[in-house]
Amino acid sequence: MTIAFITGATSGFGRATAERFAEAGWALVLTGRRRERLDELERRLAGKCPVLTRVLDVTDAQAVTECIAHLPEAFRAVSVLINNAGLALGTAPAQDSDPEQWQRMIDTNISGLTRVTHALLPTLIAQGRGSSIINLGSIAGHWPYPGGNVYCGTKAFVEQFSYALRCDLKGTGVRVTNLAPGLSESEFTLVRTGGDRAAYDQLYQGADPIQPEDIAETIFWVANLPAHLNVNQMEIMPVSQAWSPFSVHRD
Ligand code: NDP
Ligand code: 8X3
Repeated sequence: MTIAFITGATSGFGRATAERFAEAGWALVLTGRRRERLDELERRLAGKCPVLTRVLDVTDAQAVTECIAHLPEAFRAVSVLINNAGLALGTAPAQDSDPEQWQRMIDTNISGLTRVTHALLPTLIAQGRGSSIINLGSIAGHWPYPGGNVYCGTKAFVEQFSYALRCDLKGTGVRVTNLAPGLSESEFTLVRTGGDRAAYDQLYQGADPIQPEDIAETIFWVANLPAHLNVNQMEIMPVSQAWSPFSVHRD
């Protein structure tokens, strides 16, 4: 039985990915901080595949270790890790930003992701050929933008960590992918703006953004490629999104 472990399964990409893998009958370990959402997901997916839900805050190092160490036998042989839990907080210039928000992004997007990875590496290596780590990077890790500061930095970390992991895992059969989506409609923007619905509407209106199901389909494709193939990096934007010219400040 193939088992996938998804962080941040309670919303957006993570939830859609759980649904996509459930359609194909994979066994799923679904994690996130919101118990009620996990319960709802479990109720919906339980008829399609084996599901285990665990409340897990990836910033809690001890909880990560214990969750993975105490997976029940039927869910222990994880062969796909989807490191999806993450967030952006704030859009202010660095000089006006809240350092507590910076720390939360670093704790979640970097420390959380690396801890979950470290805890599951022995399992993934034991599964060997065909197993995968799929990390949610972002276009923000490739292209800077005003107000992106630490969020951009965390996603650049995810990309380079993914590549360096590949070097270390060469010969184990474990694959690593940095998946870097662009403008995508999810609760991400509500989290980033502290629940500003007008900002959410303005960002996505008329842009035909990426939907969580699009990313779920991509993740499913990456995880199911023949075992001799590794997608190192994949950047996806909606057709409506492209680059801007460099900006120049003039006195
Ligand atoms: P959502 O806000 O919809 O989902 C984020 C998920 O992360 C939620 O399930 C949330 O669950 C979980 N999460 C946040 N903090 C923690 C934590 N400390 N511990 C465990 N889980 C946590 O956003 P998206 O689905 O859009 O984002 C998913 C990933 O994709 C993120 O890494 C994001 O940076 C990245 N991304 C998003 C893009 C976008 O435009 N939307 C584009 C490119 C990348 P809970 O609150 O229940 O813990
Ligand atoms: C999310 C995409 O451009 O809002 O990672 O930073 S962006």
